[in-house]
Amino acid sequence: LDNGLLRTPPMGWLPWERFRCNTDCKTDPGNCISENLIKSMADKLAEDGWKELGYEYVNLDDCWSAKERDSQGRLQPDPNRFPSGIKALADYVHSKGLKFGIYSDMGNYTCNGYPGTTLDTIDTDAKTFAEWEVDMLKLDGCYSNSSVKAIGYPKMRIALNKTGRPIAYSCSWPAYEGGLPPKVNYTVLGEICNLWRNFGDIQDSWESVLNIIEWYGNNQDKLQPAAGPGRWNDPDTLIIGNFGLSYEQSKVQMALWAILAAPLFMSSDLRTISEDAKYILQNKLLIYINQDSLGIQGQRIMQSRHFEVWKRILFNRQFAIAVMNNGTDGMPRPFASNLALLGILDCKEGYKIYDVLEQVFLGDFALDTTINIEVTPTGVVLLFLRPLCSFTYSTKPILRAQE
Ligand code: A2G
Repeated sequence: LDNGLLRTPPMGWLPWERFRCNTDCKTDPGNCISENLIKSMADKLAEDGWKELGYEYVNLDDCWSAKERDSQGRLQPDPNRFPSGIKALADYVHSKGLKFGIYSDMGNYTCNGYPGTTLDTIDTDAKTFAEWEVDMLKLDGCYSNSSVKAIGYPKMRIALNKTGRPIAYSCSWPAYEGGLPPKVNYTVLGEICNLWRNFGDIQDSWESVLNIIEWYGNNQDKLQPAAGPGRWNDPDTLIIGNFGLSYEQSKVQMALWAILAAPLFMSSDLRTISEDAKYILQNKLLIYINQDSLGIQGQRIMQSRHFEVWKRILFNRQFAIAVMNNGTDGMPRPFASNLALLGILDCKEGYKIYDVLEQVFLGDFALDTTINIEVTPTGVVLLFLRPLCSFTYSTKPILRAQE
């Protein structure tokens, strides 16, 4: 959507995968969906170095609202869990230099049975969100059918636009239509939404992460062209720092989300997150790759029994390469290739290569010099390639000029 927002993929925090629909503030006050939870995550984003790296959105997901609309037909928060109201919460988030996102559902109910946004309430809800000074809306798609969605999602775009407030628009629409053309028209979608979920919900497991990666790889011909500045495919939240992924598997999620130009929404507990998880999530070069200004989604370029190789074209003829070993037999495996074989030939003088996750410089490589790496099982090596040619240091951004 060309509304000037999200020219690079959004980054931030979203509660759903980690905190779900926990509304029990009596027995679990620290983890229930409440203004306290959101405020403490905003504090963490501001205090622990996240904000400076670009993690700027603090979002709500399902289960924030009361079970009924107010007397004027507006959505309202649960009074016990959000006693100060949503406007005050947004103010708090803004006071930390962060942005605030909210959730609704294009249908009669949200997926967990709270009031949804129906065709009749789209304008009211857009107005309410703008009055609360919301910066992003995720619009889910439970409890409605395809034709309601086909009217409702574009209608909400117009309603948000009419409010005059810049509100980034995240649509779950394609995920409810199978995520693929011809049922999903990505050209049209890119004019309506800033980002969209294409596929099922992530769960806290390696199986789930791999399943998502495979789906994006298998359908890349249809999905890859859909992405670009202001319009992103969303493979769902980062589960790094939770319970399901090993350290190496956590690197895989982060590396692949960077290659895919994916939104980076952490769904983890930032109050207790481990240093290891933080080390992965706060990798500057990796974030630089994810946030590349061209916004070209990467693609899987090779697949063998144990390896998958993914490649993303970056600004100024730089590249990122991810080599994933998806074997579960416990064997670290050697991988050998060279730039020419990887189709990286722009600069005849060769490239500087960095191992992004190990944070080491591997050296200058000619196009035919062998690159030898070892990849751990259910692990990844993410390489960043910077051309040795003079155009690297040109102050005039070569590729951006052609945008
Ligand atoms: O509702 C759906 O399952 C959402 N999925 C999920 O992300 C979460 O918001 C959940 C809340 O009830 C999609 O948006 C595709």
